[in-house]
Amino acid sequence: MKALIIGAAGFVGGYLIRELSSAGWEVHATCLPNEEIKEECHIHRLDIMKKDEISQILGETVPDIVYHLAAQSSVSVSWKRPQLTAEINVVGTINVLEALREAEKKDTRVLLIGSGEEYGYIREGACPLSESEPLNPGNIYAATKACQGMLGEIYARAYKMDIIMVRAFNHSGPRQSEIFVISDFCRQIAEIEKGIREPVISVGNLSAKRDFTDVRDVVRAYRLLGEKGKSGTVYNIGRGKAVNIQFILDTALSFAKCSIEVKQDPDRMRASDIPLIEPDVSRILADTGWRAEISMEQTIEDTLNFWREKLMAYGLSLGNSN
Ligand code: A2R
Repeated sequence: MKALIIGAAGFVGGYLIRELSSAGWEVHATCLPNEEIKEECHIHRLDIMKKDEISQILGETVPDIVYHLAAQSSVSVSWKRPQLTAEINVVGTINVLEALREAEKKDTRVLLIGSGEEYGYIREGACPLSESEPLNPGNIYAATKACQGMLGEIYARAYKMDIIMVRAFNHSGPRQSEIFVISDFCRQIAEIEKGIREPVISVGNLSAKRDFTDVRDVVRAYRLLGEKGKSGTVYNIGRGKAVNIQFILDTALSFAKCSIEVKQDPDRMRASDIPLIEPDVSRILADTGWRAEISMEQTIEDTLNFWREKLMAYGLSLGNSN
């Protein structure tokens, strides 16, 4: 199998390169001119706002599967830069789909990576959320991803293209940005252990329940959907078992090497936090046999160890430069 991963320099891209390479696939991956891909694969430079560049890379690589990960993926940036978010996530996706349509390779499979955020303000009692649940996005990022999914369905139907739409719920693991909760808690603990932060961990709403999957399980789902998913179908990807943020905090603290006080920070509380978000993942299980395998404890411990090593390396490099 030959894959082209568009937007592979981000958090998920590196894991997907490794997952596909270790399954024996030939992997081509793109990043923006100013980005870097560290994993071993064929690297191409691409800005998805330039459709001709997409066409050129498709012509050079002739992939069996295209994974479209390129996005403006931050909810907070989407409020500050709505036009940019819509350009990259909507117009950029149209560029990818148009380049594929024009290439007239109808057997090229495309996975459009969307988000559980698309469900947005869910009605009471709607969980577990099945793929047929109406979308009610609550922020600009989510609206652009819902639009991406709708475009995928339209192109699949109108042009008989082989397109799969994915709604990935929260995923986490080593190397994730600290704007996400597991990484945030683990970074704070690693800093406290290193003595560069007072022994107080700052937290937000601990009662909200969310569904977390290890990024290594998520990319395995992407591979399996590439191999076995049904064309024109939307798939939720998640554990299917939400936990409250308190559980994440307690688990992270259980791995800490020193005692830490917990402090609720009003700035971290969101006015409209939805109490429970949990997907129904029976469709992906039925079609591919995939289910999450890595425990949350493992994800949290690995993420904490990542931050410990990163701070250690940072300390060493500071030491070297002095
Ligand atoms: O924004 P940057 O500089 O971090 O670059 C991101 C890149 N990207 C683009 N690539 C090509 N052409 C563009 N015009 C363009 N604009 C942004 O896409 C970044 O390297 C990559 C997306 O990676 P992350 O932001 O780290 O997302 P992650 O966590 O890997 O998620 C993958 C997909 C995204 O579509 C998410 O919205 C979805 O999964 O949940």
